[in-house]
Amino acid sequence: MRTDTGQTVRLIDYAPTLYRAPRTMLMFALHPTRTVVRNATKYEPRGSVDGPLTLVGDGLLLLSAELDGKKLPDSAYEATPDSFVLKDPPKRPFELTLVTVVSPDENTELMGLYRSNGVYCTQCEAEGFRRITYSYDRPDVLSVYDVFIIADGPGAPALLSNGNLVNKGVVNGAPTAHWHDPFPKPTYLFALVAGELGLVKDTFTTMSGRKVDLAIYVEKGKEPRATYAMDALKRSMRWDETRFGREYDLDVFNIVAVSDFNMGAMENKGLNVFNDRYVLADPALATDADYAGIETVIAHEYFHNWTGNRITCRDWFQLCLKEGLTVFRDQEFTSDVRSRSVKRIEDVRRLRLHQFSEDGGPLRHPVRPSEYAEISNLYTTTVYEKGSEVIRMIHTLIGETAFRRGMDTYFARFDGTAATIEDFIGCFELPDPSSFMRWYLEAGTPTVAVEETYENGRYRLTLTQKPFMNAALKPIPVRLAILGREGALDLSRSTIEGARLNGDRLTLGEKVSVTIDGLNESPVASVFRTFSAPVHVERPVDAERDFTLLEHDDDPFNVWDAAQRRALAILKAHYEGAPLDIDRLANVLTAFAEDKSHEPAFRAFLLQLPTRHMLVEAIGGDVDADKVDAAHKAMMAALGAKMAPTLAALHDAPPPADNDVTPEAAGRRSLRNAALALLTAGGDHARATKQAESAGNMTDRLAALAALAAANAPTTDAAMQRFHDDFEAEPLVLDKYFALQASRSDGEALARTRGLMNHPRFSLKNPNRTRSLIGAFAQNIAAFHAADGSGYRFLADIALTLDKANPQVAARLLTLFSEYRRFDATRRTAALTALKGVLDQAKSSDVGDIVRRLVNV
Ligand code: B3K
Ligand code: ZN
Repeated sequence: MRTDTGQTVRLIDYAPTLYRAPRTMLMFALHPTRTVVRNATKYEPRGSVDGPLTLVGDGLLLLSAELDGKKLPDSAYEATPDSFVLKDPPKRPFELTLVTVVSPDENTELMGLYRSNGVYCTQCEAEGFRRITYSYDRPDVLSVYDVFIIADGPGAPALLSNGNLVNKGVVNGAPTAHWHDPFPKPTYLFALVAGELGLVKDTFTTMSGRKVDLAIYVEKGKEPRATYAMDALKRSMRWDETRFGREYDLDVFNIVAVSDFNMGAMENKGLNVFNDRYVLADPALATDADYAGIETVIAHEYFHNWTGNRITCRDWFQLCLKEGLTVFRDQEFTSDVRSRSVKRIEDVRRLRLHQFSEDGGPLRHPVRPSEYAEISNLYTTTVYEKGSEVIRMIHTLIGETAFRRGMDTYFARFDGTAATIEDFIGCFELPDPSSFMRWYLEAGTPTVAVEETYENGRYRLTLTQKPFMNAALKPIPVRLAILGREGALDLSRSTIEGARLNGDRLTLGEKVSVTIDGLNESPVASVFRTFSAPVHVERPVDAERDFTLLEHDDDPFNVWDAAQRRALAILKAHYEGAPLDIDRLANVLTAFAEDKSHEPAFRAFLLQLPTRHMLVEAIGGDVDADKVDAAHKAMMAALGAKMAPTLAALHDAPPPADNDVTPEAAGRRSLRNAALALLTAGGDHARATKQAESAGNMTDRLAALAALAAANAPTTDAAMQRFHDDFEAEPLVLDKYFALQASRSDGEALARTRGLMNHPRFSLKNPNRTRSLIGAFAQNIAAFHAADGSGYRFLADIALTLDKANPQVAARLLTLFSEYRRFDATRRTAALTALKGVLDQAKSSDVGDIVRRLVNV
């Protein structure tokens, strides 16, 4: 286990290594507790260097060391579990062979080589390779790999690594395989998988006519559940060709699904390893959201082949170079193959919920930070989602054609290298690259104040940028329409000061004003259409204006946003003691809900209230979690009762076929289920009770259960029990059960969560189980933020237990504390006490880093 070294890594300290490592030959003699790893790497001095070769390890045991085939005398090197130093290397290319031994079965961190359900697998990003063998283990050292695998006994296991298969054989009765990856890659993209697995096979013919063998490996017996993932893979491969001109480059592409995995998936060259929840699907077991998640993650990891693998990162500060860009690419894929406007709403909702709160809280950091204490904690929504928004702004600023040209330049210029953000930005024809770079360099979400005046036929819109704290002004792309009663006004008729208009777009610096004369009545501005920049918009609360936008705006995102803004204002007023004033909003929502000219998924989004977390953010400080919960429940109930006839009609509409998982069917189900949630909250428990009993697909079944649970319907317990009994043997469905139970807001969530930790199939060792139960609990506002501090203490205790076994998961759970300062003094103090307790006892750098930041600031 990595202990907390407290060392800060700084971007300004970046220096290339003294030696290159152009070739690596690895041999694995697999064994559950004694896997022997022979690592023969060719090193060569970068220039006329004269210095030791310093390699890193993590908990390694060295068995032998050879230089160019000759055993090294003990005096020639120094080996500890954490480093290997060759004191006086030759001044020419040489081969260093190091043999180490590791124990996959004892690897509970799930970094390096470990076993999941008996299958050997690896996770190396960011610094897991050093838990396998000594190496530079940094992304700017690229090597061509040959990997030899010897199975741990007879049988017919899959033996997989990166690249193309050279040959298979048998040595002393044990199957072997030799893989060669011709593309130089950093250690973090290395992968090995070995074990008894089932598979589905397919082929893909690339745009230049090369045939690629595709395979997805899963637990035996679950092969039929991998067909959707295979289909998503082929569609991703085709899309990258048509939209970005990127072709796949090896003879094979393999995906392996494992049950124990710290995150979603990993883009190892030619051998993606996935958390099985992003591969396995069946309509009886997976929801529409699960299907969409599989499609996204399959696409994301595949797209990394070019943005991440062919061009990788020079150092981990540049993580967003591959992650932000690849998220942008997967979002574009989904927008092209599903509904662009629905996807945008989904993504912005997630961004505001998670990234905006990160960016405004104690864990904030720039998209490209300049220092970090623990790299594993940098895989954040800021690097990923804000990183993607920054790319999207480039796209907005220069347009699709110039964007594609810039991407082509990037691929041509940096293929086969480890690049930086500056390298990337230099490929685009941006008007002012250095001010654009501020989006990467400074943390915090800018605010744009929007003011509108109307007097004597003259309308003026003023946008003013207010940087976050001491940050500098950034170029902010604003998509704009000014809406009159008859539709959008012609902006070329307006006088614009402070920017130039380009189509529907202008770039805001400090201030922009748009003036239109000769009007008969005041128009209203639709600003930041399609959410054209990741900013907070500060605009006077004005119900009239929001309702006008709801009626007249033709940008679906802004329509949804106006509805959310209204709902949030009502929720907040109610939280502060005002009566619930929902009538007008309910009428508008009813009209949308009934309007078949809008797609069902969009109408469903309109029927979903802002979450409790959004209300917490909107209140800002001294929040009372119980009142938040009560306000939310009350508004759901009021809308459900008021809109009941419309909602009932929507829910009565014939559902799509259970096995239809197309986006259209998913949209129809989401509308029916959004209606059901409100109806149930409004007191109609019968529908959800019946649907929970009879639904033939997981989406409807789960939606019914969630609706019952949220409404604290008396039938909830029985319905939950039946669900549990029906699916107890399906771990991924059991996760949904755990999450639902931990999310209930009936005052029993903590006791129930504690109880479920004793469930025979729960284990803190499995990240999916832990995230489902404990993660869901920590997002349950009333329970986690209980005034007596019991929720905080519970999470702190679990984090300390996990600190020893799996620090990455522990640290990730602790980030759920990040909003504690928004709550009232009693809660804040209780949270701080719990966090300080963790800080005192934490061993890992992962947990230490997060807690230090949460406690300080
Ligand atoms: N690159 C991996 C994430 C690795 C996380 C390491 N702690 C998956 C992805 O973003 O595609
Ligand atoms: Zn990624």
